Amino acid sequence: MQIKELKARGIKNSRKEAAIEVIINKKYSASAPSGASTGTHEVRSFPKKGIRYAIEKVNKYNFKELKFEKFKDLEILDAYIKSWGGNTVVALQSAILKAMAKGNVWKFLNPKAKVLPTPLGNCIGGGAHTKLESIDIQEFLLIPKAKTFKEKVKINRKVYDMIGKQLKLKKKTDEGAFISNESTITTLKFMTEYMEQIKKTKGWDVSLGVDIAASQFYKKGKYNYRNFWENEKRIVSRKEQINIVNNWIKDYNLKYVEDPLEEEDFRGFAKLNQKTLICGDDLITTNIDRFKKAITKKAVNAIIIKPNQIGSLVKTKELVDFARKNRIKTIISHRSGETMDPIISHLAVAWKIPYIKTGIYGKEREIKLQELIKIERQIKA
Ligand code: 2PG
Ligand code: MG
Repeated sequence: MQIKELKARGIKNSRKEAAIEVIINKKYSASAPSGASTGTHEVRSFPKKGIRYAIEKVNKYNFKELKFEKFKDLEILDAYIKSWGGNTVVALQSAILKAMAKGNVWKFLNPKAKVLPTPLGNCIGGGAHTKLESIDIQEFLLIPKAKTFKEKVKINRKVYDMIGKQLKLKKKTDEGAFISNESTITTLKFMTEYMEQIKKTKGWDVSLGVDIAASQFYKKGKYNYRNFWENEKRIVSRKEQINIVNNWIKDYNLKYVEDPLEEEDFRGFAKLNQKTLICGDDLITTNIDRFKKAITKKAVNAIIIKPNQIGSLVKTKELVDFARKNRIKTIISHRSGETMDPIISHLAVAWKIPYIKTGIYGKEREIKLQELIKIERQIKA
């Protein structure tokens, strides 16, 4: 594939923050998202000198001398993660990959791919994704069962709309989930009962998951809940938090629990009930060294995959392969500040990733779901 022209420019993400877009041969464009509840060990999105500086560097670089034929060829750009920032490298590699694939990335990477991921849909949210004082838990996630991806998306959207209506919720978090002023316990109880009810009335099989994003309310060695139950604040120790989460898994039938403890507590993670999916996001930050540590300590049985946390599609792929070897479930994920780029949908299919967390509502989320519906159609044909 020949790069005749490569142009980088600034765009805005869904949170109206500055983001980078790369366009190749006037045809293939890609961009990178940004997080709000970022893990301490993520690579920098942009260099200290800022996004403008990164864009200038890319636009001055001579890409014509590089050869790109296969996925592994993207590795040469990993050398620039530090100097240009992780988001710059991810946007560059994504655009080049799209150009190599002539737009159909999943097929280029894995023409034999057959399986679609299950969408984890953020229904009610809080934490760092709201400017208002709201629920401490960042995401209450719907995990639907159905024969096709399209049906799963439909179920998630219907349940989301029904819950919004029933609780009279209108305001939305950064990633399109409803904002509620109820307490954590009230919401957990409501959601569990609601899932039981829709199973009876509609026949829909939807499980409940949560992203606790616990680092966000961990201060001075304690977990600080603003509204644990009926407007009661609660400050709990590490030991108590471990007990609380294990009880929640049992009492509310949680099938998926992301970042239940702060981002350095590998040993605490190992004390959680691993019959359910215990997932590391801020804990691991798509970083292979932290992942190896998590495996050694038996901390997780699931891992969030976010390319811009590590700043490279190549390194992301290595991690996905390593997870499969170690029988750790993977969940590829959007960021709260998203763009219209649906490349994670293609990577999910090509790399046989069983789950995709990409929201339910909002054009930056829906484009990724729609892309997967399109891929499902292509696979069936
Ligand atoms: C998360 C993500 C996405 P952010 O914590 O999993 O939902 O949030 O992009 O703000 O890190
Ligand atoms: Mg998370």
